[in-house]
Amino acid sequence: MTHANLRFPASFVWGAATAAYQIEGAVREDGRTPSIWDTFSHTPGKVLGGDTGDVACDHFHRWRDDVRLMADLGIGAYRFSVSWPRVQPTGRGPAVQRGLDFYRALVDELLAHGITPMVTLYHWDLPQELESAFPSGSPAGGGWPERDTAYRFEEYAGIVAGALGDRVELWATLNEPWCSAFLGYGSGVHAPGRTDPEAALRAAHHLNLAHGLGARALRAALPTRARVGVCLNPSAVRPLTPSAADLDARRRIDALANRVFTGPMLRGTYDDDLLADTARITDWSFVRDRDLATARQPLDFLGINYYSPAVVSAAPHADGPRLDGHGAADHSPWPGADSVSFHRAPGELTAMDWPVDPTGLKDLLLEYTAQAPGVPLFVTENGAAYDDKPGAGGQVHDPDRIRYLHGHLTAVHEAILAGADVRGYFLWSLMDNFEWAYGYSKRFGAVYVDYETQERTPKSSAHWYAKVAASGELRAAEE
Ligand code: PNW
Repeated sequence: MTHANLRFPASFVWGAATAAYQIEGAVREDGRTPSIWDTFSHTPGKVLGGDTGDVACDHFHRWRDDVRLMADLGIGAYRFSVSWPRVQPTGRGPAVQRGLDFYRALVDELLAHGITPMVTLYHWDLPQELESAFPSGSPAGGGWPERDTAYRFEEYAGIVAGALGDRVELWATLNEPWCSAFLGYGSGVHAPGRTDPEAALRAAHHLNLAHGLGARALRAALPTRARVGVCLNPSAVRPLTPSAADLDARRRIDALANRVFTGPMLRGTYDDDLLADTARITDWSFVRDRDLATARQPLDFLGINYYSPAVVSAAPHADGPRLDGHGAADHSPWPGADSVSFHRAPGELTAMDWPVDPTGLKDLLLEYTAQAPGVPLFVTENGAAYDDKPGAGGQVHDPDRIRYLHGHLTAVHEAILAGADVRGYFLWSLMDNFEWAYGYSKRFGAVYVDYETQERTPKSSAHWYAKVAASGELRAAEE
């Protein structure tokens, strides 16, 4: 059997991604104030090993070296996020110039090395002030369950666009609003750690509103060549069996994982089945007249973050750990669908215990090609954690990650051949970093980080990816 190499379009973007709280450190420098992730990581028991982002990869001081490293690896585009509390410490009012200067310098350095920047405005680090404020007198706190937070985001989007708009073309409003809403306010395994199903649904709505308001603010401030989108983590969700009951479980999770965001953002609606499934929890009276029209802004691209598929059935939870891929949470991140069971999809497991199955990525790219006709797609995150360790000589050999990436890039290529307009791929992540509730125990990087010395060592996957990026071609039978 002969294998042809897989050639990607010449304009295909080969990128890598990070997020501010996961890499920057320097949490008290230049007027930065705590975000909900600072508070959460400093709360005992919330993050594995008591890890925090206080130092992380010290990228705030090492950004020049990190850009050079990317250039050496032939990375064509870099997706990073702006730390809201570095730019607007209380989440409202005037911006801190030094905070903006950091990102302007970073962008200039990227451009000087021929690397295209993609800015994510919000990758989960809400200024703590906005969470602690009680705009509607809610005793539980503010944050995304409160409407005001969406207006604060609109203002923040305008500030960042004003500072970086002359040099950044690719803009994403939110990263994975599902995690912000349902892990942050539902299961509580992410900041701010609240466990209130109604608050989670309110948060989802106000994130939809924030996306719309933010996208509009970006367009008003940016030159017309700018491209504005959003990064979602749609769930590739499959029924355990073709039974009517399992198909219904699939429908419920599709509503709560996917359509709760794509409904407003792509179609300007919340689907009736989602409203019915959650009716015991909320009457959705916090949705105001124009909100859905606001959430539905024209998109220049849709960012898809993908790691692993989900398999669900209607049967109630069996005893034992939850298998929904979100840790052993006592509270469900699925309001109104507590009875749905999650099963392990077949396939090898990564260090996160997430099964490796590239067909989920191909399926999602084709599904969103159909759902958002004419909207270009980016894979804005894809990658895997493995137990990487430097060997003798200091090299880090990570053949499992190479196989993971090879499989998923093959799936992207198949999706393109089948008609998906995929413009680029951002590997998660450029380097090992603070993996949220798992702290530094999970390494997603193509570059190894020694947290004692902050030394960076490209793993063999980084060298492999550099070759793919340089040639625009995936070797057929990689081994
Ligand atoms: C995404 N889940 O996080 C984020 O965008 C990244 O910041 C993160 O490092 C990466 O994926 C790897 O985890 C997720 O539990 C965290 O379903 C948790 C879940 C999904 C995505």
